[in-house]
Amino acid sequence: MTAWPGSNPASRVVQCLVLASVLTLVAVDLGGAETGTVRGSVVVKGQKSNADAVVSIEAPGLKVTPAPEPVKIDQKGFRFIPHITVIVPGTTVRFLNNDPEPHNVYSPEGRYNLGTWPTGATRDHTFDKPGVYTQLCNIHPDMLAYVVVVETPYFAVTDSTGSFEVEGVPPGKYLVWAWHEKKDGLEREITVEGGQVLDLDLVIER
Ligand SMILES: [Cu+2]
Repeated sequence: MTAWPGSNPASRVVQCLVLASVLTLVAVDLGGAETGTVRGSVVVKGQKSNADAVVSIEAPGLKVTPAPEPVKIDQKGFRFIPHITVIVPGTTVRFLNNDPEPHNVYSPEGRYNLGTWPTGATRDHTFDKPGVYTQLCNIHPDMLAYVVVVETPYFAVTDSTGSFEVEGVPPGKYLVWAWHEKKDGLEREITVEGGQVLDLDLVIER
């Protein structure tokens, strides 16, 4: 074993301890940076607004956990609020009538009709399968909302500027799916790296 010049065994022990604690700090930092962030913007061609597009980051076998409490959609001012709701399979949506008139909810794709309920009352519906489900009211034809069911915990809805951000994505290969109610959508393969931010410019053309 080579002796370090000018050092005695006692100071070497101290140096080793200092090195060990530095390594521990590095390990903790890496642990916190295991996941990546996917962010960017969506442009929906031919639309005035890039808001309310859904971006989901998907891969086979991702574990999804339904929200423990129902996700709420308000029926207020003769609108559904929010207009777009993204959930995972098994999640229950609760519709709350906050208007002075009765409301109904039915969905052609979901093949359900929840009936009609008065001011202050609610109706629940649980979504078991992935898909896009139009929400309509048979009393007020202008009312329209979408429930989008995705098999991934990594999703976002674009804000008024078309921007989105999804944090906590484990490293790996994914398919990004971007959808807008007036367009068919877009798919793109991405690779997420731990501790990195992946910036995406997505254009939904069709
Ligand atoms: Cu209604």
